[in-house]
Amino acid sequence: MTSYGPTLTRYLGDAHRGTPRLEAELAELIVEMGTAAKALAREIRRAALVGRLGLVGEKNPTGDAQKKLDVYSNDVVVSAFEDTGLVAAIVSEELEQLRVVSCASAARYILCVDPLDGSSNTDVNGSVGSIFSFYRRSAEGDCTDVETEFAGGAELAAAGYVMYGPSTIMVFSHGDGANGFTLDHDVGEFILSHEAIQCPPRGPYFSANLGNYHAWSDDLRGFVDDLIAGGPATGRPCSLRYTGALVADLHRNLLEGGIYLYPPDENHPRGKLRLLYECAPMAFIAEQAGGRATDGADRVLDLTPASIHQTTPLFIGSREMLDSFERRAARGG
Ligand code: AHM
Ligand code: MG
Repeated sequence: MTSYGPTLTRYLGDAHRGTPRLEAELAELIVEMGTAAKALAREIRRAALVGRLGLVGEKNPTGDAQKKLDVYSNDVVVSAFEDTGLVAAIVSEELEQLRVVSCASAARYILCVDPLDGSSNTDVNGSVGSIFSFYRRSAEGDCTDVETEFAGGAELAAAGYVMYGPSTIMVFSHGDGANGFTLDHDVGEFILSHEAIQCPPRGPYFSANLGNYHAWSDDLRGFVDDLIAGGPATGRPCSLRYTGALVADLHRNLLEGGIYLYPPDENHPRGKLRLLYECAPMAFIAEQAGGRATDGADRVLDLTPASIHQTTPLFIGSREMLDSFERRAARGG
């Protein structure tokens, strides 16, 4: 008998009844992200036909050239959550400041989101994604002061990503493992397709922009040389898979084993990726799937952002491959 289901909505309903951590309001927000993802999947598929390719001519808060789909994706996500009454504030890659939505007591979550990850792929039909996370407001936190809110220990309640590729898949976790749901475009529902994702401890892939190889530390260059030659980290030569979209590269590494690296380079002395809405959510998912995520030294989820667009180096994926890099760095190469 072919199995079908459960839908994202039913899965969350069942989980809410079984897991106190998953409040009904948080389940509702994850379903809302699914709705926004359906709208984005549709627009991304037809962007070339409706004039949504190309640049808008502005730069985003961290200086990236903004694509039309970046702006559209941000508008869709912000409008999806603004009137839920459950979100106190929104931090987005595309918004200069934290956007206060509501400081009512029912608005207990802060959304940190990269509405469209992998923007360099939009005009070449490459995979792109959305990265999202919901922080539970800290008791003493004031949602208009992000430093207090996050320094006060706002807890990461749920995080995930949506990959808009040959299929549209949402992978998320509320702290109870990582599960993937594939969008059935004909039915209009996300259906459980990848239950309890387990990241292999090592794998045949590594994802990095080798155009920056010259700017990396000797330890890192030596580590990558070993990956290519089949050294101790994997015992066999690794293949480079780097798509320009963190979501797509990490999805591969979570399912089949591998490591994604975005180290510091001369253009990005503290790394390129943003801690709050790219690295922390992806680190949460990686750890829930049995993987690891560091900044090259410290656990990403132990880092506290001093500002909403703060960047960090990112090393994420199979735990034994990260262990091997750390052992090499500790030995000094
Ligand atoms: P973006 O969110 O503006 O697209 O930037 C993040 C992206 C990652 O998804 C991807 O892995 C990386 O930037 C690619 O950067 P580069 O082109 O420097 O290799
Ligand atoms: Mg991004």
